[in-house]
Amino acid sequence: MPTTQFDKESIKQSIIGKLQRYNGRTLSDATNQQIYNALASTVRDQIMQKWVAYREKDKHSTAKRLYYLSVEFLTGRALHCNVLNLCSIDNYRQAMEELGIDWRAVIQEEPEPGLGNGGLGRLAACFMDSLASLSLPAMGCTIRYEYGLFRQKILNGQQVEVPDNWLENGNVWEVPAMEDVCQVNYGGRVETEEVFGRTRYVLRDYYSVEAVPYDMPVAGYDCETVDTLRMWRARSVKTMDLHSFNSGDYTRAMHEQELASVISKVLYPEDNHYEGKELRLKQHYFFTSATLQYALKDFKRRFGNDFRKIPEKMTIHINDTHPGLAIPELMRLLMDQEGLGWDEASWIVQHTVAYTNHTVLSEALEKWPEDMMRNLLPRIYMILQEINRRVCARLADHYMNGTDPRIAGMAITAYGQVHMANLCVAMSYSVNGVSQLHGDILKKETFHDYYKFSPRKFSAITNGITHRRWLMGCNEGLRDLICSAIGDGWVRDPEKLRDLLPFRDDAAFREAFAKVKYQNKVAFSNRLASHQDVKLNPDFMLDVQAKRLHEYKRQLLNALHIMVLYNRIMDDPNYTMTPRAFVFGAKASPGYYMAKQILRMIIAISKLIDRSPRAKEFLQVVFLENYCVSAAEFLIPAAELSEQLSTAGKEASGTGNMKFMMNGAVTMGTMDGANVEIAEQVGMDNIYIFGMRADTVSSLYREGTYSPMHIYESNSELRKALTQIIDGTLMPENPAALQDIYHNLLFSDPYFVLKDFGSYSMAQRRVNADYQDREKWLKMAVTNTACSGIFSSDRTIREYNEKIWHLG
Ligand code: 26Q
Repeated sequence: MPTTQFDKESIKQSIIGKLQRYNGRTLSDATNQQIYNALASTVRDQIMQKWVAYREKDKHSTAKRLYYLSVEFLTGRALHCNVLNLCSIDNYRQAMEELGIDWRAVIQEEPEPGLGNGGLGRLAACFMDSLASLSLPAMGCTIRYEYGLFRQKILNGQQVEVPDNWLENGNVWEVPAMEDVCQVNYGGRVETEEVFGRTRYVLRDYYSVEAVPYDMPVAGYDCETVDTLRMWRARSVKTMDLHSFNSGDYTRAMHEQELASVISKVLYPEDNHYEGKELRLKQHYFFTSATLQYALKDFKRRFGNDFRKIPEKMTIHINDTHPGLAIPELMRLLMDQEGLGWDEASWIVQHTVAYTNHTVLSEALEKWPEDMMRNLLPRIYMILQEINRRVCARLADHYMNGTDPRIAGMAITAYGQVHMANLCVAMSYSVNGVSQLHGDILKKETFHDYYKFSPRKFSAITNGITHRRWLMGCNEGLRDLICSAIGDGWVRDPEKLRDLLPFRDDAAFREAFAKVKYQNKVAFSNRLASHQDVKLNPDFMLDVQAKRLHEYKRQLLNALHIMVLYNRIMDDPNYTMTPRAFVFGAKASPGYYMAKQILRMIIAISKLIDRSPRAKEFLQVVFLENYCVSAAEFLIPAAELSEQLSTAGKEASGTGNMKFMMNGAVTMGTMDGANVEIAEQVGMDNIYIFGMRADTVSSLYREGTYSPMHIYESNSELRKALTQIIDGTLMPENPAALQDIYHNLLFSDPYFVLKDFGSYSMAQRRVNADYQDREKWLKMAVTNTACSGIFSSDRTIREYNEKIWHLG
């Protein structure tokens, strides 16, 4: 096959040619969006060449494959990362320069695919980048939502949600794979047939939805591998099984069929919170079934009907329980479609499916009403019941008592609900947590009884982030500085970043590091000025809390502390402190009342400070509108202090914490999730740790003796700040607007905000003093970058491969 060249001159020609052919424009009258399309499709041509070659090779490969199923992939923009991974950045940049195009401006034209809420979805995207870069054969599988996570606007100090129509102008990166279109069936009833003395189960009077796959290439860094992210779109089928409908069923089925495309219409905006909506269950089954049908088809193409080989040749990894129906679906396909018996099918599933848990919050654990499952997926429900029957029988045997209370806690179906996490634990060959602490909590608490039953199934693999996007891509200044100090070995082997440690003591290096940080702050404040009309002073220390808005993440701790600082400044004319800008980035789930209240409070604090010339000398609070991957790429390189304040035991890992650290921000955090491991890496002198430890939190919950009122009574600064929530200080025009926050903190405080406040406030005092000591602060910052290599998702993926997948 002839290969096209992608040197600088060819790139220029390609862009000009595409503008002419597709837009009828010359470069000088093309819009930035047209230029983006021409540029992106040039990069796509280059990737396609590699993709075709890779797939050709892969087709004949007998190696084990990974299917990574996730209801979210929060990929962020692709253009810059693709060029980076193709190692063509210099060619493209020079070509653009010679054409007189502003490369940075053009990159911003790409609509961001917001196909995820937060940590879980972003992790899946980092994993794809690392899988490809380590040349592991993998396919990411998800839903092609027509509307991604809502865009956030702030109006009258409150969040307003705007639909995210990211496909409006087309998506350069996707290719439909029509040869793999398949059907997913819902509803109907199960009939049995006797065939050669065996009972077969057949679904009747169901309605079907067509699943259409769109593939996005994922090019590995500096290698030949191009993996695939497969996104399934739902559309209605034209024909229907008119077997034996009575007229009511027929009308209903027709109606459902017509509504098929709703399934892939929109991403649910709930993060770490479960709601038992039927459409959501339809979504989960939709992409899971389509993926398994494809995986089995591909297996048969490669190995025929030797199904016992499945565990050797593929792994189905489920990213949390959302694709957990992969378990009964694979059994269904093996039994009803391929004719295997229960024991064989069950053996295969139990050696093929691996499960990662991402949360221990009880409100996030996925459970479905049995009625809903039975009506929507009758055959799947039957299989679930049979799995449950067998699991419970084994447990009764094991405990030598059929009524042991542990059995109900471990059952797949109990009290009218299907418990997805129990299904996944019972039927997977591997269950892992996402940080060491979280892995321990799974063993000791969440899945304790299952752990006792099969301890070897459980492991902990600490999350990671791709250092390509989160350092090389988003922080070019720091990347160049690091290369000038220690060379570029860390690009392939990020743990080599440790070679930076001696440079802590090199004053010139520290100053260069500070200069990069300052430039990033300027760049961030320019972006802010152009997006939101806010002027951020880059001479202020930049303190950032950016993550979903959640009570357990305790943005309130930060907000109350700012109020206390405000009062110190206002009450004492001689008070002085290191000037600080507090930036918050956070979306609240549209239906999460408390989260929206907290968001309102933060904005109110920002306005309060803006009104006071005295407070403004030392404080600024900015609420960054529409926090998303591309906003993070500007914000994180500029940050100096990283706020990771979750109640210990609640944040499974956190990954934002790693991104900030890698970019030289110092962490202010609790001993929670991966913060524990960040502390281990940098040492206690290079991190600010405060608050209760996870075990103390657990025992406080158990005892039930916590009284926030006592703390309110004994801490006058805190008391004043709390009172200001309701006395008109924060909300002059509507003093009662935030009263629920006040009441919740005083009379319940389920996340121990007041309890940890004193310790937080003390740690913040230390930050204040340390930042004045420039040398000390910069040493801490350099140490953080230097010790961040272990948090590269390349390390994470290697660990998954060694402990769980065994690919290649
Ligand atoms: C489940 C069922 C029905 C409806 C919604 C859900 C649902 C949706 C999203 C449940 C959970 C989530 C998201 C969880 C999540 O993002 N967890 C985060 O995962 C990160 C990657 O492992 C961790 O770093 C974070 O600590 C964890 O909060």
